[in-house]
Amino acid sequence: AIEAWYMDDSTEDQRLPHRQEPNQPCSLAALRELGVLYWKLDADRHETDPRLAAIRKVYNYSFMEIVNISPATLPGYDDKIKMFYEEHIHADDEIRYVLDGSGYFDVRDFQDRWIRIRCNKGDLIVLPEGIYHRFTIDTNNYTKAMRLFVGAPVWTPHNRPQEAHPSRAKYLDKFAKQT
Ligand code: KMT
Ligand code: NI
Repeated sequence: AIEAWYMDDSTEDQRLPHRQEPNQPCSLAALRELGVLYWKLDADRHETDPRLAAIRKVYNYSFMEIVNISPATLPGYDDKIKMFYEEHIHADDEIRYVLDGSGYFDVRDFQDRWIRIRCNKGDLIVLPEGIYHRFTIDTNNYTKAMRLFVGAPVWTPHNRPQEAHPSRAKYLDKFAKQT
């Protein structure tokens, strides 16, 4: 399973774990209530994996591309790392499958706390449309990920605040009203 925890408030290097003292874990059930989906797959078999194919079929993830995030392989690395870490939403789900390396997806809960989700090789994660989130590499400086999308991809981030954005309203309507 993936590991997640509530973050500390330190402004130190974004690539550090930023755990509280003592660690405050966040359960998979709590992530589920925020609308975050998760699967563990065999990344070495991603080209032929029937489980990945089934997920792509059920959720209509027709588009896929592979990104190599490291200082040597990603053009404009420093700017992109900063951009990924700006708190934002999208008008679509964000679907990422870590094929190699690792990284952190941070999501906001309904008390506006940051939850840090560690994604390792084999973790496929779906962040729902309208959730405030961000991404960072960790101190290994390497994430190879498959980016999936329903139809023609739109990666546009809408930086916070986006309280009037239809996708934000849709998200709150769908997930914030649970008990
Ligand atoms: C994003 O939207 O933040 C990215 O695609 C970069 C990270 S993919 C592991
Ligand atoms: Ni995003």
